[in-house]
Amino acid sequence: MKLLASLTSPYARKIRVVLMEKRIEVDLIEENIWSAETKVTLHNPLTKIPVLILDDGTSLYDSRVIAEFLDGITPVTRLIPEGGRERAMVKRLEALGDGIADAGIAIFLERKRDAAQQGEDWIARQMGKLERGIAAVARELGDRKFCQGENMNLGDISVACAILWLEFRMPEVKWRDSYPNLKAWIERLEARASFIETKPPGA
Ligand SMILES: N[C@@H](CCC(=O)N[C@@H](CS)C(=O)NCC(=O)O)C(=O)O
Repeated sequence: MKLLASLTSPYARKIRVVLMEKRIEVDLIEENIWSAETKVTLHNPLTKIPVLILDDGTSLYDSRVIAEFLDGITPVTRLIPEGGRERAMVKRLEALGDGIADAGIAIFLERKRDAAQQGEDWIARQMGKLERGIAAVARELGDRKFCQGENMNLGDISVACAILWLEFRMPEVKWRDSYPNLKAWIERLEARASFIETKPPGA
């Protein structure tokens, strides 16, 4: 299998962490989705990474679909519960993590436009989403080891990749200072090989 990814994308990092936690090997192919030469469109009409290309050429996207597929390939370190409410809560947390990343990236891209064209209301709207999202994660975590108890799951990975991306690209959002429980939790995750190996260059 091949993974089309960049080394900075929070969604691609989520998949790279999942691959390492589940000890699944793939060929990592770095893609710049903003380049006119990108091959991503051949595999994903939305021109977004990550994309997982299976051995028969079938491509899977987006990161939620890929994560679910990978979790089902091997029982090693199950990251999504089989069913019921427990499963829905993990998927909800994954969606929250992805949503925090979506809001952060929307702000990051908006700020790249000429100052006169930037929509301050739009930025404030996205900032509200990410701040409320982070607060919701901190509430859900409480004083537990991981967001939903004793074991790390896909929800923890998704949120961690999102807020570490924020720290890298928007260091003014000081979530470690605001939420000591998130700081303690992220330090547990950052000590894992899967997070050490997937740290974006320069982060
Ligand atoms: N919901 C998608 C989001 C993927 C995404 O937006 N990836 C970014 C890179 S961080 C991208 O490819 N953006 C290109 C674009 O929006 O045109 C997922 O979870 O895979």
